[in-house]
Amino acid sequence: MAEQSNDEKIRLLKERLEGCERVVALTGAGISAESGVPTFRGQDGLWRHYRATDLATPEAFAENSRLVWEFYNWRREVLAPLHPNPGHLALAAMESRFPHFTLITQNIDGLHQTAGSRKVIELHGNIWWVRCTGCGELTEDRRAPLPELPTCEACSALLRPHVVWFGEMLDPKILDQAYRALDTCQVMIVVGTSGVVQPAASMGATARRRGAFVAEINLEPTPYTDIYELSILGKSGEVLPLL
Ligand code: BV8
Ligand code: ZN
Repeated sequence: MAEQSNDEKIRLLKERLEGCERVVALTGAGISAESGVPTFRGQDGLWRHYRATDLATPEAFAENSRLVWEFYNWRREVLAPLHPNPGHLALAAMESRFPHFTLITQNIDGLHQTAGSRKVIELHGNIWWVRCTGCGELTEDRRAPLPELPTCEACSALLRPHVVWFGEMLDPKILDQAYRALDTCQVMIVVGTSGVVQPAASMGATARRRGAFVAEINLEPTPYTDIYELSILGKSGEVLPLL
């Protein structure tokens, strides 16, 4: 079949969403790009001469927690003045449009919540929360930056960003919530993710296998594009509001 136009694909997706009860959206760094947040694999994915993937690891933190905190404080300072974009707002509006709408995000910027999304499954944690490496105490702290090497009020051990690093397990309770939504959804929209980082990357394929209609909205094709029903190449901040 000749390649359908984006308008055609958007119309198709809208038709699929009409009367739908159970919808899942999975987002990645691409949905925050139009808010000014650097993506991982874009040009600005570099931080000084490090790659994010070299710093977002428990090994890097054990070896040089000052450098890893410098990286997260830099991201806090970049993120603090930024706002949700029309893509975040469109997903927040979709939450009240469907009886069961679940938003699963890989992002740690908290912009979905700022946009008004109430039910957000954060697979990889949230940069605005810190966790004690000693007693595990979890606190929200929105300072950008945090003071040098922050320590726990309760036990004075070193605090770490409450995010999932590469090589770390995701919270099983959070994963279970996500897979339960994938099991039963009728339509899934995968937005702004390069489909590289597991287990998030294969969630669209999981939903597809369970019978869901899966559509991708991204600037470029991804390793999973060919198995989805629809792939809309465009900016999430422009395409999502059209839905
Ligand atoms: C785990 C928090 C079990 C930290 C993040 C070898 C082979 C395969 C897998 C592995 C392997 N070795 C290790 C693994 C597992 C590893 C993994 O997948 N590695 C990858 C790199 C190969 N996964 C893990 O370690 C996970 N844990 O598996 O536990 C285990 C345990 C031990 C050993 C093995 C397994 C933990 C992964 C979580 C890592 N933490 N974030 C922080 O943020 O600082 S992941 C981080 O990177 C983000 O959260 C995000 O998830 C990911 C970046 O991906 P994207 O969101 O997709 O962003 P990206 O920039 O890549 O793409 C953006 C896309 O948007 C692009 O396609 C672009 O075209 C598009 N776009 C841009 N602008 C727009 C747009 N689209 C639309 N509109 C626009 N305007
Ligand atoms: Zn503590």
